[in-house]
Amino acid sequence: MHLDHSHDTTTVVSADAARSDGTRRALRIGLGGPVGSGKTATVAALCRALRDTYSIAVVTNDIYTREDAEFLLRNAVLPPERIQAVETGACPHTAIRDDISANLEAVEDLEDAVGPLDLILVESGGDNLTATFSKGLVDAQVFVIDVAGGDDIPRKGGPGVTTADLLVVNKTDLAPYVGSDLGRMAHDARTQRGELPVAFTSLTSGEGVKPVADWVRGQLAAWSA
Ligand SMILES: Nc1nc2c(ncn2[C@@H]2O[C@H](COP(=O)(O)OP(=O)(O)OP(=O)(O)O)[C@@H](O)[C@H]2O)c(=O)[nH]1
Ligand SMILES: [Mg+2]
Repeated sequence: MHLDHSHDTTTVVSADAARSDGTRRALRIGLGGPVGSGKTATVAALCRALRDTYSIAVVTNDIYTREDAEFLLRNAVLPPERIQAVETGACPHTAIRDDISANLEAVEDLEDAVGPLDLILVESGGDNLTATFSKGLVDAQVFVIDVAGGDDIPRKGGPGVTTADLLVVNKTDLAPYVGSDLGRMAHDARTQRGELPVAFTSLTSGEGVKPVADWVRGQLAAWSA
């Protein structure tokens, strides 16, 4: 039974950090955030940026469909056997925080089927500012918000914004069109998060996912050290 009701989001190594043969299992990184903020786009871009260096798999969560997994499959970001969908059938945070059994089964199935893996990305279904992952499911979590959701989101706080190991502010290319002040978002995020990192991304232009990919590389280096 894989249940963990902890709401504390501090980065720790999950209890079962080793495989049965004693080697270290894949690092598991969760991506959460509001509906449409760019979680799947970030996962796709991370797979493209990292797949030549690392062995990667992805678990997606949707409430009623396999939409996000199908997007990743259509875009061939990874071979099909490396992508698994979980249909939560309920509020997304239930499946990533309260009863994580379906997601744990998916990550363990992926390790068995295509492992050894370096990295498993777990995308939550779109949710609200309170959504966080159980530490029994992931080792680190990324919270993705976007500038079109309003530049007051970092100030509003909530555990995703304040405690995620990385806060991503996506769609910076849209800031001029929606009147979002990126400087204000950066300032408010710093106030809420102290030293915890924040990455500003636009997945349609410029450096794209690079700041997030660099952060993931750092996490992988620390994990394997
Ligand atoms: N302009 C712009 N659009 C983006 C960017 N990133 C993602 N999008 C678009 O935003 C929409 C939603 O992106 P997704 O990646 O599906 O968002 P999501 O957070 O996975 O959505 P849910 O899983 O439904 O919660 C899509 O149409 C993307 O193409 C970006 O940096 N800039
Ligand atoms: Mg998605």
